[in-house]
Amino acid sequence: MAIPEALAFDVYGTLVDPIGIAAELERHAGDAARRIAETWRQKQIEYTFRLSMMERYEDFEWVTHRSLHQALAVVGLELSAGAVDELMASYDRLQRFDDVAEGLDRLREAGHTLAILSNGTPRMLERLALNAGLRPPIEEIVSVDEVRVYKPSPRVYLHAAERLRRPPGEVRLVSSNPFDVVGAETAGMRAAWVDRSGVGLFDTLGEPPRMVVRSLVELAAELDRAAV
Ligand code: LAC
Repeated sequence: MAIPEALAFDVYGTLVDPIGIAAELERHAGDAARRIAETWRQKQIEYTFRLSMMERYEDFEWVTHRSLHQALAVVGLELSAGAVDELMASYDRLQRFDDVAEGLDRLREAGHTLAILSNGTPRMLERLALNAGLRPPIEEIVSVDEVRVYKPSPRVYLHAAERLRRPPGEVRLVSSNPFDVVGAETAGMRAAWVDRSGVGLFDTLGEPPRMVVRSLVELAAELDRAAV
């Protein structure tokens, strides 16, 4: 049996697939859909980093809206306000990855405390959790909106530990995003990297964490093994 841990899950890219929105984009953009989805995600993350550098905060809904407009501009596509609203609404219905339901159930059964720790606003995360069937087994939702700064500011991770009523060293961030993993470890948390592409390409700002898995089912097995 595993030693019960507090696990804080990243959402976009880890529990749900933001690039999956390409299916929705195809209706508007045909072949350019995937490029728009990827640019949308890249710009969204870039904007969070830049806002934090400028010590300015605009919430993730604002960031997601602005980055969608930029991604559309890159391919020279103009959409009606209605179509943009529909795409934004689709962001609350992103599909979970295939391993997520089983993985979370196993982790819950093993006695771990499960929380979300995300850049998303509380409103976005509540809707997404409901639509993707994440809650339960996830009990707590922690949004960066509570501290008005984005990942990987240490303030985010320290706040999450406080919300989970544990010292940072007793919380493990689970994320597919290397910048998030490195940020959490820098703030004193443990981490697990979910290598969703499966090719082992981390980044070079920090070492990969000791725990690297390809799915949440594998994570449950790893935590069981770690306890032996
Ligand atoms: C999140 C982004 C970073 O969910 O994926 O916080």
